[in-house]
Amino acid sequence: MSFEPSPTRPATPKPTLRWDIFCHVIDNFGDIGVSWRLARQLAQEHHQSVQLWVDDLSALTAMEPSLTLTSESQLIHGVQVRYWPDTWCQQQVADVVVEAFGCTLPAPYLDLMATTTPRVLWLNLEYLSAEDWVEQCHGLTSKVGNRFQKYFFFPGFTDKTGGLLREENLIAQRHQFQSNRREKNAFLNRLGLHLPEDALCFSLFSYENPGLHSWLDALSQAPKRVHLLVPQGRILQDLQRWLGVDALGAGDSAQRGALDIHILPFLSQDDYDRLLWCCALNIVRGEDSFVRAQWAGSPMLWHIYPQPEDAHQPKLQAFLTLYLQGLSADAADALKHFWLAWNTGANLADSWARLSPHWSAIQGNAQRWCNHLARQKNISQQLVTFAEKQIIFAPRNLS
Ligand code: TRH
Repeated sequence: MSFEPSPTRPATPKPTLRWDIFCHVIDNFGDIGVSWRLARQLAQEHHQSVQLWVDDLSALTAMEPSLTLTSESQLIHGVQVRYWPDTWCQQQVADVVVEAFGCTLPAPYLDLMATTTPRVLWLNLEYLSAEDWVEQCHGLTSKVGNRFQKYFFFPGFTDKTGGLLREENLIAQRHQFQSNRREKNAFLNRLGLHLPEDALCFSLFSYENPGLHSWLDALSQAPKRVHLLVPQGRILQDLQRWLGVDALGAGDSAQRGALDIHILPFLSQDDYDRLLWCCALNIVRGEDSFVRAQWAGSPMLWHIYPQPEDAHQPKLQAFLTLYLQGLSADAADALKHFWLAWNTGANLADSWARLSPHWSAIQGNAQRWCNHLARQKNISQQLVTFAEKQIIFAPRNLS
């Protein structure tokens, strides 16, 4: 099985496919962040008819303020956003069903799928990993009982994987934003930030970190002023402790030595991108913000989602192996040290200090890495190509 484009294409316009994307919100914002981004791209860039079923709309409201929490069905950015209720009573299935991160489809939906012809194309969108095995597993199928076959779609960093989520014009949009000082200032002003033209900004969106205080100490004692921009999230308690304050909320700011801390509201996904584009260093986490920082093309640190028994460590190492390839041994070692120290909650003073002689090499590497990834096919392109090949160009029994 291959996710490659079909060699034969009919001259007639392609019919629009109907997609159902199912998202079960486990915790945090990653599951819905990825599902929402994919749904929007399928609808807006590929003109597909997309329904996104979400069992917790509040998680989506945080990143899409135009959403109405109490509405069970609403059209936003071309996507029909539907509340996924406990009791399923819909009588229709789509042409393609995407099960995000192995969330289980409603049993009545499966029953309907079983009696539908032509067969529904069933895809499981997996978590992102840079590990080697991903290339082997991408596109594999599994028989589900006697009735179905499902395809496993693995995002990844190489041509033999499903790629990454990237809007078609994202990099051009970023360049346009970064080269337009007025637009950038207007954006920062809209967030309540009135910073000097040459302000050095870092963004911080990470999980709790017991070593954070050592990094904040280092920043506060540095020769150059840093503005640390922090959207509301799990790191606030560590910041509160370091600042010695009882509470922090959006709009608050505090200064300690050379460090200015600004707490921001949780932004829409598009504004979060703009924030990353304003910063010289982005500290990100999970899956989707991790990818967005790569598209920002600036130095980054990934706080990987911690799993029991350090199961996340091979994932972190696998990414570092790819990401550090373009750096000298010394620069790679310094950056790796900082990432590992952050991810183990160690003291960050030394590893932060070690980065400074390599900073311009690290910047160059971030840009090269971004350009390299941007040459690959993105997830939504690959999914649409595959679905069209299966359903329109070579319709066949998918059972
Ligand atoms: O929220 P996360 O920690 O999600 C995690 C991971 O996905 C992890 O792999 C998964 O297993 C776990 O959830 C359940 O981090 P992530 O993936 O970066 O998702 C955050 C989303 O929030 C992303 O789409 C970016 C978005 N975002 C905004 O829209 N506005 C903001 O202000 C910020 C900070 C983030």
